Parts: sequence; C-alpha cells; structure tokens
Amino acid sequence: MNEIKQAINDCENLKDLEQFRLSLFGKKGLFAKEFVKMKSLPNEKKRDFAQKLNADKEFFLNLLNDKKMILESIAIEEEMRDESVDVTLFNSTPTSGALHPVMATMDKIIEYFLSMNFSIQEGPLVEDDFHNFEALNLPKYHPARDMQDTFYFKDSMLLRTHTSPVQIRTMLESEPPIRIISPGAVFRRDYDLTHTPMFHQIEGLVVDKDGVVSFANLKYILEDFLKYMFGDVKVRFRPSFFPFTEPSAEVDISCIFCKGEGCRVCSQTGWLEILGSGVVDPNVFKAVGYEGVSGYAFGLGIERVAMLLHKIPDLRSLFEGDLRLLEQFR
Ligand code: 2U9
Repeated sequence: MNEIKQAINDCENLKDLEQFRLSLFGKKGLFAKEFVKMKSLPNEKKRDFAQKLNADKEFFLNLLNDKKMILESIAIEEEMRDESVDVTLFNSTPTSGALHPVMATMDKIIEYFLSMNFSIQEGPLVEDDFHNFEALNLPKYHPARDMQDTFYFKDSMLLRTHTSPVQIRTMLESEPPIRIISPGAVFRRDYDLTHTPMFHQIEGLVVDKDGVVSFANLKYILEDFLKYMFGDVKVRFRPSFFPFTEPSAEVDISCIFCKGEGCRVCSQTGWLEILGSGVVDPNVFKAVGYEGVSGYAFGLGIERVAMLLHKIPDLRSLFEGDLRLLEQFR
C-alpha cells in the first residue's frame, strides 16, 4: 500500500501518472491480476477479498485523481508561462504606425483652413434638440429629424447628426466676426456601401457685419480649397437647398478619374459632388440673437474625400481596422 502511495506521489508529470494508472488498473494491471486470484479462493473468503480489493481500488483511484489535478494545474501554469508574450520586448523587424487615412485627410483639410486664418472649434457629441436642429432652422417635422436618421437617447438628447451645433454654440458664446471650422465625428442611422453610422465632417462658418462677407467670398475660398485638395480640377456650383442656408449650393469637381469624360465613379456625369454650402439663413442668426450680420457656411464629409483621394471603393473598409488596408497608408 505505502509503496503504491509513494509511487503516485513521485510521478512528476501527467504522462508518468497515466502510465502508473495503467499499471494498476489496466487490463493487465495489478488489480486485474488480483481479481483473477479471487477465482481460486474458497467461496467463504471471496466476499471479504472482493470488498477489500474494491476499497483499495477506490482509495487509489481517488489518490490518482488528486495527483492528476495537481499535475494539470502545474502544466497549465507552465504553458501560460511559456506562451506569454512580453509586449515590452523589442521586435527586430522595424515597424511604424501611421495616421488613419480619414485623420490624414482631416489634417490636410484643416491645414488649408488654418492657412486661411480660420480657427478650430470643437463641441460635444451628445447634443440637444435646440443646438442640433431648432437653432438651425430645422422645423419640428423636417425629415432630417426623423427617427430613421437620428440616434436619440431616452431624455430627448441625441448624437449630433452634423457638426453645425458647434457653430451655434460658438455664436451663442461670442460676438462676430467669426471665422471657424468644426471638424469631428457625426452620427446617423445609416449603413451601406456609402454610409456608416459614424463618419466625420468639417464645416466652416464665417460671420461678419452685414455686407462684409458675401457669396462671392464663399465661391472664391471653396474653389481655391478644392484645387489645393484635388489639383487641376474644374469646379461648379449647383443651386440646392439646405434649411440653414439661403441661397444654397452644392459644389462639384470634374471627375478626377475620367477628367470629366464620364465613368462609373461619376455615374457618367463627369462630375463628383464634394461640398454643400450657402449664405447663412437669417433664421439661424435670429435663433442665436445676432442682428445686422451676414455670413456663409459650408460642409463636407471627410470619408468621401479620403475615398476619392485614395480610390477606396467601400466606405465600410475605413472602419474595419484591416491591416491590409491600413498598411498601405504608412
Ligand atoms: C450654421 C449655419 C450653416 C453647414 C453646411 C452643408 C451645407 C452640407 C453636407 C456635406 C456632406 C453634410 O457630410 S455631409 O453629408 N453638408 O451640405 N453644410 S451648408 O451650414 C451651416 C452650419 C452651421 C450655424
């Protein structure tokens, strides 16, 4: 008995333990041989013999099991120690990170407007109805307020659907002249090839005493900006409608892929839509208590610009974190 106990205790690994278990309980093991001996015993002794043998068997099985659990936990500890990765170790292959293409595009846009004497303003991502809609001349039942488009919280707060509330906050906190851009994330309930629930915008706002800024200033700066961004392109202003600007215009560039000939990217039109813009609607100034001023505003989606600059066909790939895409921007 003691020898068997000692032998179990001396097993140093799971393989040795299993081998020893088989030597006890395998088909040709010690206990099998003992049970064979029982056949040759007189009947009156068989019962006691079998009882003793079964008790011993159970005792050693328990012992084996306890030892197995100990060896298993040691094996797991060893495995974890051997397989753990020391993230502080230096890798011999030189690697470097890079800005995400959306952030690199944002930086390039910001650089232009800083050079044109704009300053950067930021604001909260969680907004209220007044700053996101009401002050921007978006009437109560305007489709842009639809539950389909906006992420609402329980308490009538919402995720901003554009960066325009930043301009509203700036006007409420300061006096003209104002010359700002507001870059940042915005949120809409949309998901397909060209829409994601979160994307980035840059909007611009210029406000000064009535008569100082005009549509002509807007036209000049946007045309100059688009040539800085896309090189030698034609620029056209198309009449449009936005609740916060009047008059409003969408701004297109000649297609950078087919040079205006017509291709799949520009849907055979020869033009790519890049910006929205306009003269700030008087109702917006009324909402922030401004009088005797005029101004212009514009907005663009950064992902769309990044996709065009880098020929990325699916917007969603910008948010998947796939290194095969990201490594191309190192
Ligand atoms: C204030 C007043 C006016 C900002 C503007 C647009 C036109 C526009 C879109 C471009 C692509 C949004 O990301 S997008 O889908 N934007 O077309 N944005 S005028 O007008 C303002 C903003 C703030 C106080």
